[in-house]
Amino acid sequence: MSERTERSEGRERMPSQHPMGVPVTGRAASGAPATAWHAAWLPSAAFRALGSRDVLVHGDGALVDTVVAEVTRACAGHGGRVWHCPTWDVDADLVLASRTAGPIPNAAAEKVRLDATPVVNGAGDGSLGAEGFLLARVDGVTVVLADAPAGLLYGLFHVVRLGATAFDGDLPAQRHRPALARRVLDHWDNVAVHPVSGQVERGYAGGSLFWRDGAARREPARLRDYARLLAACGVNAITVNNVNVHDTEARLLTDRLDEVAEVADVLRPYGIRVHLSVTFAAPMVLGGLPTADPADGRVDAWWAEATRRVYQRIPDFGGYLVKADSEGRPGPFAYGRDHADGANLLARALAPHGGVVRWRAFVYDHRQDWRDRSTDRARAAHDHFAPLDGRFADNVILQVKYGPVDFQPREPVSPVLAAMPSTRLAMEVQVTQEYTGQQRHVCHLGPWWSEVLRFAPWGAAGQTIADVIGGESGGGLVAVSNVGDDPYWTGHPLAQANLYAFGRLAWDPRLEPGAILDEWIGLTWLPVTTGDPELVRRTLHAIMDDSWRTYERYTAPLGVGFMVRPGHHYGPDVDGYEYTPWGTYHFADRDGVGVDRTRASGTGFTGQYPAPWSQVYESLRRCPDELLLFFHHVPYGHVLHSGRTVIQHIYDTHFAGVEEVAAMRERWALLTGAVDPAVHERVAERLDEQFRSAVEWRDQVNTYFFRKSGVPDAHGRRIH
Ligand code: GCV
Repeated sequence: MSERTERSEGRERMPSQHPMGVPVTGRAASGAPATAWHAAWLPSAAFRALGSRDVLVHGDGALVDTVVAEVTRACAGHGGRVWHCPTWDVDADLVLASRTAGPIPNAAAEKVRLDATPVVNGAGDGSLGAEGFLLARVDGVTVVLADAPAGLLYGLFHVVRLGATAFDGDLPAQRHRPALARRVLDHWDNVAVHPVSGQVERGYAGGSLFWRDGAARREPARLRDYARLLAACGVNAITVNNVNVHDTEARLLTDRLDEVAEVADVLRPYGIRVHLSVTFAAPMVLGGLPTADPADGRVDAWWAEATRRVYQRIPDFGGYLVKADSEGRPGPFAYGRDHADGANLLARALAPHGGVVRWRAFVYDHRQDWRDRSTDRARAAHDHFAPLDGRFADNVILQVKYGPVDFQPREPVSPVLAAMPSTRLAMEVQVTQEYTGQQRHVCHLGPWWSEVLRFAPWGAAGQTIADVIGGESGGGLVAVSNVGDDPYWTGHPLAQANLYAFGRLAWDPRLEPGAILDEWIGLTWLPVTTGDPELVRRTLHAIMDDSWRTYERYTAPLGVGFMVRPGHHYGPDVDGYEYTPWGTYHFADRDGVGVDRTRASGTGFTGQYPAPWSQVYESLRRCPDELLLFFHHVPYGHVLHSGRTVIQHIYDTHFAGVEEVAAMRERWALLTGAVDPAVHERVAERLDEQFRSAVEWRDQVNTYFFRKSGVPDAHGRRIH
């Protein structure tokens, strides 16, 4: 809170200049140094509608102080006034009030409070929950009510999103509650620079916000701004280190815990809880025990004591994240135990403190023999985990990647998400874009995640994936973060929209991705636009709306996946992984392409789905075109539902994808002079690289399949 902010603690501090009460603020902060980082979706101008009004905040607590500080800052910039808990009635335009803080000193807001019960009870449990809020507009007053301080913070940012419309006409009371209780960002940040994966594994936005060269960065101002951005889109937890926990990072759990606590202290005022990735071998690596066996009492005791110390230092600590028996990480298999034994060990330590263990289902054999056609990486998570359903403790959340393989631009939804009704499940997406252009390509992923969240594994009348992971007891939605110390937070300025979309979809998976993008554009761009704002909005939509499908078109076709350069995973390499121990992905020969995952003649993966999808995917006739090669091996002349042959589809989409990127570049050029030149230049430079890369993808993929199949392009275009 700034020194100009006064809480009317004594309740009698009367105004010096203002006849009504103590305006907490009133003057624009001048001469404040501009930060070295972009405001993203919280530029000062986004607060104009709110900040130019009279605002009353009613309630107490640390997060309410954050609300007061936010409103104070907004009003300082835009000429509004703020009251916090005055003892007299205030004639405000906006009231942000805790329902439990007694009568509100504003007649319209008090009426909303007294009338709120039926709307609130619509939830069935008679409350707005720990994070929900109620929004109404009555008699010219916009009212936000909450039962808990976090709800007030989310309500505040909702008003910011609405802009001027929050102060327009009347609005009957609406209840807003997050559909998913857990909305988590996992940072794959290393404390020490790793010789292979660097400071941030799969990081494409510069260094870590938390760590640099083995030490804590201790830059609270930037971290605080990060926390604001996250809270403003709905994220409520982060993990501060990589799931691949190396030796230095392992110590965050014990002797370097203070560094985690410092981060937690900065994020806490924005309702964000901190989690830690831990190594399953910690009792050996850190505790000097000869074993990490979950059945060994000494191991149990070690985890209990280490966890007790964590909570002593960070009372609202969220919990542990574990990658075990995966890509070389230690796990319970070493002791002949299964993953339920392993996860429950950590769960026992966390339970007395209210913490959870998020245990990743990303377990597969990365040392397979490519000649062995019975091993199917897609099957692995279900094979390992589905039989364990019902064995996990209540505070275990099984964290499942959205697809059965690995964050590809197109995969079917993981069958694990439909196979474990007695287990708390979280779904993991990858905002960092390892396989979707690494923040050098525009690839707006909101539509993809929305499609996955709306997927109904048991058929249209049944639950969706959002239902499976939703509610208070669901494991929620998790993303691998795309943020680093880049001045734009993300390597591609337009990739900010992916982070924003993740948070908004985690709050409400029914939101339309196009509407979310529109929100982001409105908050992030229009305030800094120097030209025609509608041109900017239209252009961003034209470039971004369909950009995920464009990316899909010029990369791997029909769901086949993984045609990337091994190791760094950027750019095309059709056979890059085909004959390696990591899995085999396309099986292309002169006659056809695709992986036979049917029960009838293939790996049987289709049998991991419930009906109707087990039948739909099994059937060559019914399988959706976009997943055909994920489930079936077909001749190049196979005719798709689209009416085209597979080989012609490959040629057409690769030519079309490149043309679409060319059109993106042309559209972006139209914004020269209409937006901040530095952003314009950065995006233009990235689009140049995207075009170069798309051409490379097109030429390699088309040439590869032309040479394999010998089938010429029906339109006679140049293939090398
Ligand atoms: C953190 C993929 C990535 C790895 C990552 C792994 C995971 O395999 O390439 O960098 O490791 O997923 O999700 O654990």
